Amino acid sequence: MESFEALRDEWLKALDEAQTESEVLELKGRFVGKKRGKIQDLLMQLKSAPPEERPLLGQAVNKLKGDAEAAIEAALKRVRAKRTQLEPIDVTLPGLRPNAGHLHPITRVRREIEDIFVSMGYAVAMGPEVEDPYHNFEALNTPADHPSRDIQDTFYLEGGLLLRTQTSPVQIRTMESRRPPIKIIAPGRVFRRDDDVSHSPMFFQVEGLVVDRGITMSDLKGTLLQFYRSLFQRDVNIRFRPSYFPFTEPSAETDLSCVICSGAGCPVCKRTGWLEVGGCGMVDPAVFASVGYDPEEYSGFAFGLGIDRMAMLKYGIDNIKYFYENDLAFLEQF
Ligand code: 2U9
Repeated sequence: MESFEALRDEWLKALDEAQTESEVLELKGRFVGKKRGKIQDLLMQLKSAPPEERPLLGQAVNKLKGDAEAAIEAALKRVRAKRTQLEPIDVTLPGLRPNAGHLHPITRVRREIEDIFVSMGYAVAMGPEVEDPYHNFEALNTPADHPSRDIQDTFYLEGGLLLRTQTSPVQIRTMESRRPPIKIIAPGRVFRRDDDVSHSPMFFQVEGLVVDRGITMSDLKGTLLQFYRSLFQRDVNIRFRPSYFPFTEPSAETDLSCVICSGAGCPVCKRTGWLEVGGCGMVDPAVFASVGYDPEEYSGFAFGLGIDRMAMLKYGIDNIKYFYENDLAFLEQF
């Protein structure tokens, strides 16, 4: 016990005399270091002490350790305070560059798409991501037995609501509250039970809707051609392939001349020279009936495209998941 007292005095004195942080840290290693510190030594020696003395000795070693740690902390505080007093600040040193953030690539492409359509006279419309089956399906001429309404394809919530599978309910809501002419795009998140390199259960879409007297399919084709040329800043072409959607008639798939190989054929366009980039068509009269528009008086076109898909093509990304992993090594490239 006496030698513990002597050791304590010796340590406190040494710490008192230390002038720099490295001196204190050196002493810390010697006293309480895990590898070759004196406290560690004492704890090892404890094993060879007579069993009846061990508890008392153990307590004494622990007290010594506590005292030493407190004195080390105090000494560190003292030398650090002294250092900031002594060392002048060099105001000519370069500063630390703040880690500024930037827009997510999907947000950038969404805004570019919005800007293009706004410049063509469209308004940007938005609506709820949680929808009712009427606005997501029925009003869009998609009856209850349609495969897209299957539990396999759609996320249903308790109480009969669902996560919208497309932004089309926004156009339904717009038509319910306004009369033609209508010229809107509806960008936003949509949700489908899909998951692979080109499908994410949540992704971003833009849909467009134009309704007025005398709207034709050539208006649709000219609009989309102008749009894709603006988006990719190149002399791209589009072609329509016949297709089917419940809410448009006639319906078409929109193909874009490959933006990677300009139509020569490459792995991205699977050597066809064409990329499938969306769907479109003339609004089905049944949809006009849902919102009380007279299909004899009005006609309209509609189209849909995936923002993620556009961003993948623009930036040459081969897996949609990169957009949603929030890996800075990926995001900082944009
Ligand atoms: C109303 C009437 C018609 C919107 C349309 C498509 C065709 C289409 C897909 C493109 C890729 C969805 O993101 S995607 O998977 N969309 O193919 N969308 S016509 O038609 C409408 C919308 C609203 C009232």
